[in-house]
Amino acid sequence: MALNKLTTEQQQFYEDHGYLLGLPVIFPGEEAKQLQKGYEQLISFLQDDENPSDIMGWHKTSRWLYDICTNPQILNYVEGVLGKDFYLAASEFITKSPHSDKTVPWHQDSYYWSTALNNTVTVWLAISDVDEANGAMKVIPGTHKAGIIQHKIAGDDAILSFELEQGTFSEKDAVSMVIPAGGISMHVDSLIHGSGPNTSDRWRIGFVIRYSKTMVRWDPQVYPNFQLYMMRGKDDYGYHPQGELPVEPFGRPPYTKRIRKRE
Ligand SMILES: O=C(O)CCC(=O)C(=O)O
Repeated sequence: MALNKLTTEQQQFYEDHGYLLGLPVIFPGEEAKQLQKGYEQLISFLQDDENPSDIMGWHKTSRWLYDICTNPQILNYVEGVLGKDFYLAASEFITKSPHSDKTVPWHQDSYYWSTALNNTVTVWLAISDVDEANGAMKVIPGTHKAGIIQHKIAGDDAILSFELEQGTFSEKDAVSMVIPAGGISMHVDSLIHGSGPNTSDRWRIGFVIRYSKTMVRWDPQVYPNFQLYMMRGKDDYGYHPQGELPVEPFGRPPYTKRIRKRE
């Protein structure tokens, strides 16, 4: 089947508002169920003191995840916002168990990353159905145009360490990223976003995939082991080494004990 490309209207919407929602579902029906099975296979590798949010960067060790990240339809959409030269930078699961109080505080990704603004996009792939009740991500449209805003230390129930001060943006403008399992949203790195608690009986499971233009350099002091995977076009910058392709269909990096803030 022919692959979709973003329309000029969708590209303009992303440019103006900093996100895209309502794209055709990437993995419909049975394929969405397969996503859930694959996810269960991955969580079976977790140690007792780990949780699903510790599945970070496993696209390097699990061919199944790598293949999701290189899905041609996803890459077509990414090309529509980043242009022709881009790489896969990172991936992780962001999950909330039923009735979890955990929140993702309002933040801008680029505050954490210190990368060149608005050159990295996150594809948020819903592994479960995601809606307001189970803690869908929310974005504040247009806030990627205001540059980086100061963050403060986040509260105890927050999955992340820093959050924006109240009053630095208007929460009433928030849009909920309601996505069926197998569908995606996309958001640019400096867009303000976050998510509330899971008030439902269902898990909320999201797999986030980050893609950057080749001109984006991740600070080697902060990311000493950064490896990229070229997705499309060519790398004229050579800032980072290319990672090795994962061999195992399902595999994980070596376990290391560390202090975790996530649930
Ligand atoms: O999943 C969420 O609720 C937030 C996701 C997020 O912060 C991100 O993808 O950058």
